Amino acid sequence: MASKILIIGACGQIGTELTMALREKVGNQNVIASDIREGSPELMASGPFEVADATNFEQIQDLVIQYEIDEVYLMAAMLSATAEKFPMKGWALNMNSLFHVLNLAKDKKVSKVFWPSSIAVFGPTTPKKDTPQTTIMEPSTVYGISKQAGERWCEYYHNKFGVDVRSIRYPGLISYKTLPGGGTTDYAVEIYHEALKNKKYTSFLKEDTELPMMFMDDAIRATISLMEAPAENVKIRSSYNLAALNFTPATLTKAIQKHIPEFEIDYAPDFRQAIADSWPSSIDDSRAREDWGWQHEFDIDRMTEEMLEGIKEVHH
Ligand code: AKB
Repeated sequence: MASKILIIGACGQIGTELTMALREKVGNQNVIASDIREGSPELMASGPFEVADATNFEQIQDLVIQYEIDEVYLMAAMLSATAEKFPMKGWALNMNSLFHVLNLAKDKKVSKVFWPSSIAVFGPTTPKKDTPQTTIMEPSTVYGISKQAGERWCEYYHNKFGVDVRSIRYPGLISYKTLPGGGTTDYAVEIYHEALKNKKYTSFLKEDTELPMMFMDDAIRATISLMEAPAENVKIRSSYNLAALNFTPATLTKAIQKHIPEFEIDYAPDFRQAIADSWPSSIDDSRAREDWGWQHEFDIDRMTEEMLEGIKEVHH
């Protein structure tokens, strides 16, 4: 019998594409999507959907029991920029939802958990270039603190209770199907929409702010392949560094101008600049490559083609 999967936060930027990819792989009825609100028509129509609040233990447990869930992907989170505005709400959502899922796994109600971490676990004292897997981590944002604490708890639940929890430190993720919400790397998605719509974009990060980024297809492939890896290959139970591209707003602008020569950018950095400045500019992901064979496929030009075509198809 196929594993039954529950995705919490299925209507978000990653959740939407992850749900569709897993439904394609293991069958629509085996992937239960849940979120606090309804999602895209495609997601809603393609398989089971349940409204549930990730911070409500009873609701999550009821879904796990009702659908006899084996694996949980916890994708609900408050991202970096929003969590700076609502620190206590961000902390509560990011931590409580994780404890609920880890405790269900500890009590053997589910057998495997995926939980996303982020490059936000690093901070201003971390080496910025080729940031190693194991290094100084003094995050300076609420979101980063919650992700770093979450990583410690994942490793703790694995060591202490044998919980099979797996995690990736995602870089900024770029996709056209569902918009990101409340992140610092969101400029790299907005820029494509504005390039097509208005041929103009005002970036909230400076032109030379280099950040690690990845096209969503690569991120989904990485996630599924980490979850499919034999348990003994998953040697890191806090969270894996994962990398594909690093670019600045200026470099991304040049890539877009190859397709839309009249596209113009200007810069009005806001509070998100300080967040970006505290994060790495590139990541050493050799452990993911060694342990479970990670390889990225999309470079900046291929991603740009896909983004421009995809946005035209889906949104115009
Ligand atoms: C954010 O910008 O907050 C997220 C992330 C890098 O985790 N996209």
